[in-house]
Amino acid sequence: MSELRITAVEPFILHVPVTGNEIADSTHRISHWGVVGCRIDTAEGISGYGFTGTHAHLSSDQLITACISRCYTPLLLGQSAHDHARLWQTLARSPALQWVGRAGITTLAHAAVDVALWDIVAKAAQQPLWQRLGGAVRESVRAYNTDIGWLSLSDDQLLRGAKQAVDQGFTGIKIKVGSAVERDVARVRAVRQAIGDRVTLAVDGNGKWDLPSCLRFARATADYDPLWFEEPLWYDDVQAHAALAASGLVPVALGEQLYTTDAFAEFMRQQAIHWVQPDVTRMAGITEVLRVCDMAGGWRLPVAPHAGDMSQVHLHLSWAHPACQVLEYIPWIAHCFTDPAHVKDGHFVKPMLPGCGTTPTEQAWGQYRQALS
Ligand code: 0YR
Ligand code: MG
Repeated sequence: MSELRITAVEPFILHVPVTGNEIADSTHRISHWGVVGCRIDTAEGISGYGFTGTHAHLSSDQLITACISRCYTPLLLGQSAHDHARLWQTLARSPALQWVGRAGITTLAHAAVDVALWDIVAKAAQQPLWQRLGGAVRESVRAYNTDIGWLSLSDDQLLRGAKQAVDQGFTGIKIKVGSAVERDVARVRAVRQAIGDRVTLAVDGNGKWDLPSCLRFARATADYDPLWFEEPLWYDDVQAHAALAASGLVPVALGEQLYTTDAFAEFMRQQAIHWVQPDVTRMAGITEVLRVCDMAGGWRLPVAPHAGDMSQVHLHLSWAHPACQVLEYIPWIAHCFTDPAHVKDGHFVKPMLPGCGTTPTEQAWGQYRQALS
């Protein structure tokens, strides 16, 4: 077996435009998706790529790449990528960072490194990640379309997009809420009428409302059968989520803003979560998200990974992990990769190239790259 000695870590920042130049949810308005991470080279000539997902603010993106180059790279050079689980622990417990950054930018940077290491070992084994994880456990991975549901779309645009997605074969969509309760109830009603009752319809509040608003909204939309109410409340407020979950009005989904297994564990213990939505780009990579998927399986909770990676990596997890039920589709960055996530007839096509699906094309590398300082 080759050693896969790490010889270099090369950080990168790509800023890729979103659909229609700008989108908004209840808390963010963005024009680009940030693909921020690193290439890790080995003595054998195999390189791995990993990245986190950001809202493309260069100032903070540069903090992530600085964290990779200044804090993590010295811990990686000369090590073997085969030891990725040990290296995960080394990075998570690094003396320089544990005290100042157990979550946040450090975790996003760690995510990029962890994914790049998995990419290397999967490429060295000449296997797509799902195979490396033990093989496909399902016949298909159902996609749901988020890109038709932005809060910045007019009611007309929203209905047109929803119908178009269904015509294209999507069996699930998600729309953003978190503006005014009445307006959002009306949009949910109109979308449900437009798509019929065979398509799953999820709603996503991106953490905007308080508990009374959420309860009012959930009561008013119960008849339209939402698959889940995502990030209804402030991300860290376990008690309020538990109260909404206990109301029995709507299944609660969350996780895209959680950094650690412990955070998920607390939501599960308090019965504050029905749909588990970890993200390899916010948690410390594949290594940590696998723990959450396993834990969700233990609680008999379904996983619907959040698409911070725009489903380049989660696609592999979704094929290989029994707890994964459905996967988010947002197409913004797919064209940037040699093995783009692709949906056909409402289902993701199984990726077949070795690795994690994180290798950028030369064109994307040239076109979207930003300065590191
Ligand atoms: C835009 N998906 C989400 C985007 C999206 C956010 O702010 O980052 O809406 O990640 O909530 O479920
Ligand atoms: Mg969301």
